[in-house]
Amino acid sequence: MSAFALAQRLRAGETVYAAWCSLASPIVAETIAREGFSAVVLDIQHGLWDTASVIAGIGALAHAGSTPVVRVPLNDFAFVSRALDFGAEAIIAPMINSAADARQFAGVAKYPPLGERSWGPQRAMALQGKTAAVDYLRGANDGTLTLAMIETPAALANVEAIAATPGIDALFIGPYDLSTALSGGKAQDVQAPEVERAIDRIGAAAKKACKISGIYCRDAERALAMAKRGFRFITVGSDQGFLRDGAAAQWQALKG
Ligand code: 3PY
Ligand code: MG
Repeated sequence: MSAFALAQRLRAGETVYAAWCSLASPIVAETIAREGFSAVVLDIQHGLWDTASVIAGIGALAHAGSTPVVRVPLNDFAFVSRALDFGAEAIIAPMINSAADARQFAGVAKYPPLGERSWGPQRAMALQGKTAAVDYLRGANDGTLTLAMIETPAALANVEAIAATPGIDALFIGPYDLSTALSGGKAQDVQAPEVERAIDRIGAAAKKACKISGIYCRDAERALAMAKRGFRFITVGSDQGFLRDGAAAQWQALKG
């Protein structure tokens, strides 16, 4: 993995499929990355990662040549810059519901003049083989990515303002929260017509603001369909799902 490769590829308009890991196991994340995923999300919001395991997970992904991405816990803006300092090169922040949320997110993720990220990326620099601070500093604002999650009706209402916020690089759709909210808590149908309309609206807002669009997908079939609809950062499945599917297939084969 070259330094800041994920941002370079996405800013150039490429489509990137990323894996999603919740199990707090650096070796599981590395094993999945080595199958070909050039980026892997370590999910601290709902996953089991703690600070020590996420530091080890980022190192394991860097070792595998895959870009580490971290989803931070809800409203944990302090962890945004910590995760970047640990070597994450993209941050997904859940439930960014307003332009004020977006400004707060960008503020902790970007160095001046875009934001107020505080200096201290020693581990990130080591992972990139950099020793001169200015080399990391000059590349960081463009080389790291802020992905604002759009997954509530409030976020949907404010999506254009969130997309237009300086320092927000991408909109990332959480279809499960979105479908839960849009159905009034009755369903989790990520292909319900109102969810599909919301997905298109979010994609259009990203395009209008010249930002990257991304979405969480349960499997490769849905991911490929989303790529055709113009989404560029697409996460596929989860470590737990891969493990369960593999175990279930073996168990079914044994039962005959
Ligand atoms: C959602 O679908 O709500 C997500 O946050 C994806 O993990
Ligand atoms: Mg969500």
